[in-house]
Amino acid sequence: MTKSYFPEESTTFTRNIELLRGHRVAVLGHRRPDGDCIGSQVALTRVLNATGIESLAVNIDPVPRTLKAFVGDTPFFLAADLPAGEFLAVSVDCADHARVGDSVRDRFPNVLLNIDHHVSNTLYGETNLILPEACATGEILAGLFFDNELAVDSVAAQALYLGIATDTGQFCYSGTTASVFDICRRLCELGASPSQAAHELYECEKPGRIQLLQRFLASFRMEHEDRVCIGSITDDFYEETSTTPEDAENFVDYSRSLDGVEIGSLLEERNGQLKGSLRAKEHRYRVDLLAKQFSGGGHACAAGFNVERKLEDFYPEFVTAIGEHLRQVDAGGLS
Ligand SMILES: [Mn+2]
Repeated sequence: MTKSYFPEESTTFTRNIELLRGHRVAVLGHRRPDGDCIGSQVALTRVLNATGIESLAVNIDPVPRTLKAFVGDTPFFLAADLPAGEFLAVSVDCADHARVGDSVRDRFPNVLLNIDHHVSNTLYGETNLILPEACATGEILAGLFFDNELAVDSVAAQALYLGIATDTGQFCYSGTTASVFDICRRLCELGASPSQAAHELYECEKPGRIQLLQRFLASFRMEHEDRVCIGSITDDFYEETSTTPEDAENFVDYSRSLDGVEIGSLLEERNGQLKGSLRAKEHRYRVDLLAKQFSGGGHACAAGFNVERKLEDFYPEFVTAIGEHLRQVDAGGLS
């Protein structure tokens, strides 16, 4: 007998596939889609089509440039271009219904099946397959497909691999278990190519993004005996490098990556607004509480906030707040 990944959920999944039969299906993803979202949409849409259920993927935002290669000939539609008529809706990687975007939610007020790995999922589907222990929605789908012996073609295999590789930070985060590698091994046997995925994701940068990164790295200021690193980006950086704020995605991770740095931060000045991102190496730092001081929030190790301030005017106050936070943590004052 072959291994079963998600026995209980796989039964629920099969039952739902039968409910979809005879209908057209829209596979919904979230706003500003990432690798796991696009990968999950590609895979589910293809697997459903292969079983004779006419399906297409729907997003409110376009597929990002670096992810286009993973879509292949999968039918993808922007919400505005969606053909008329009835569809049953299935969502993937969307923690709440609003995440699909307002116009998509209005078009699909009922979600038949909600498949996701976010612990915060609001269970808005008629059926909810939520597995917070899964590292990616791609891992859930791969397990469900394997358990049900559904045909996964090479494009779907690569798409599922994409979701797992990106949501685990290239197999670095704590959700990266033996089972994740087992699923990826099977995806490789079905045609997934880790080197091709890495090429598309990390070796097709546009020059402007590297120039933007160069400027961001040059902006680093070390504070509090080098325990804190703060980088900044201002509007003119984007203009000079022909980039947009989306190109600075994940830049904050560089500020945390330095040896000895415990809290990294990115301050982004856009249109007179300041967007702050905070990252800590350890949970005891609670950057969510720091962000809260500026009306933001998030998780212990990753948080953000927005303030209507100028960068240089805000900076000293920000550094002082982080210093006070470090003193509290050092004194054992936070749990
Ligand atoms: Mn995900």
